[in-house]
Amino acid sequence: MRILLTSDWHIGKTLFSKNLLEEQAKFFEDTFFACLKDVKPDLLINAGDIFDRPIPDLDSLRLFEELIKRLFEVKVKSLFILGNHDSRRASIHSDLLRMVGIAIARDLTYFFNPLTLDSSGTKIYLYVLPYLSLREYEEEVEGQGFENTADFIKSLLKNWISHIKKPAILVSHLAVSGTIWTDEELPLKGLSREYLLPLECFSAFDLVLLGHLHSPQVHQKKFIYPGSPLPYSFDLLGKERGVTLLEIKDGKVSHLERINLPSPYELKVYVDYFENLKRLPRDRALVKVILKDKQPIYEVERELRKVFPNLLTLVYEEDERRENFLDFLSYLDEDKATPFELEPLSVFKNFYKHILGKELEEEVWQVFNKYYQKFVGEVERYGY
Ligand SMILES: [Mn+2]
Repeated sequence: MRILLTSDWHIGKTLFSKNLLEEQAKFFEDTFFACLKDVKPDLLINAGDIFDRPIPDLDSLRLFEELIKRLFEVKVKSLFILGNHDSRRASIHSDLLRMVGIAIARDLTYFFNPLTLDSSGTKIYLYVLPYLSLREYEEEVEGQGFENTADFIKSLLKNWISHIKKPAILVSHLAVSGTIWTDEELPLKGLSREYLLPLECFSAFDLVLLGHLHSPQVHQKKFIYPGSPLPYSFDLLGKERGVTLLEIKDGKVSHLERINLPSPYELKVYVDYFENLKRLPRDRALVKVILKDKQPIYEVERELRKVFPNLLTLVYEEDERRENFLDFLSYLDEDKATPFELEPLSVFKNFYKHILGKELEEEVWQVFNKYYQKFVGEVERYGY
C-alpha cells in the first residue's frame, strides 16, 4: 500500500508582513493535487500543524474546507492530526468527515484503538497521537501532575508498550533527539527544543511518521519527517520542499521516495551595499536584504522597494552580528541598565547618539519631548 506523507501546512501563515494564503491556495490547486492524482496513494497522512494559528481566520478555514472537499472529490482517504499550532477547532465536523474517509485525530481515540490498514493481506496498526495541550492530554487519561507534555508522552508510550500490536506505525507531531531544526519551529503550546524525545521511547513501533520539523529528514530508516511543503523562512533557502511517498509491503517499508514540489513563490536573500542593490533589475521574489553599509541610509526601505516590491525584511549586517538585545543595550548605555530600568527619554538620547554619532541638541530635544509628553498623556487617557 502507498502512503503519501505530508505535514506542517501552516494554512494562513504570515511571513513578516506577507500573508501567504493566496500562494498556499495556488500551491494546493496547481501542484499538490496534481501530485496526488499522479501518485494515487491509498492514504494521505498529514502529521500536524494544519493551520498556522490555534484560532484560524475565516479565509484560512475556507481554504481548509476547500482542500477537504477536493480530497473527497479525488477519493483519497486521509488522516489529519493536530500539531502544536492547531487547536481542536481544526477538527470541527470530524465525525461527519470520518464517514467520507477523512479522519481528523483530536484525542487519543486512535491511539488506544488504532486504525487498521490492509497491506496486501497483512494488517498494519496505525497508532495516532495528535499534539494536544498538557491539560487536554491529562483529561484523556485522567492522569495529573506532569511537568510538561514531553513527560506525559514518555509516560504514555511506556505504559502502553505491551498493548502495541505489530506491525505498528505511529503518527505524531513531536521532536525526537538527533534531528535537524530550522528557525520555523515555533514553541507554541510548549513544544520546543527542550522537549526532545529520546529515540528509545519508540521501540514498540516499526515506523514513526512525524510532523513538527520543517526540514524533510529520515533517521534510522524509521523516523520520517516529510517537512513543510512550502518554504516558510529565509533560513531554509535552496532546500527542496515537498512530500514523502512510502510503499509498505508485509508491514515493512519497501520503497521510500521524496517528491519535491515547486513553490509558487520564491524567497531570496540579498547581501550587498545599498549603492549596488539600487542598480539591480526589478525582482518580484519575496526578499530579505542584508545591508553591508556601516552608516544608516535615509529612507532605505522606500528606495529598495523600487527594486524589490516584495521586500519583507531589511537588516544591517552589523546589527545582525550583534548577538542579542542585551548586548545592544549595554552598547547604548554605559550604566548597563537592565531593560526594565530603561527610561524612554534616555533611550532616545542614546539612540540619537548611536545613529548620528553626536550628542542630542537642545532644539531636537525640545521637539521630541513635546511630542513624547503628548503621547504619554494620550496613552494614559485612552490606553494603547
Ligand atoms: Mn510546524
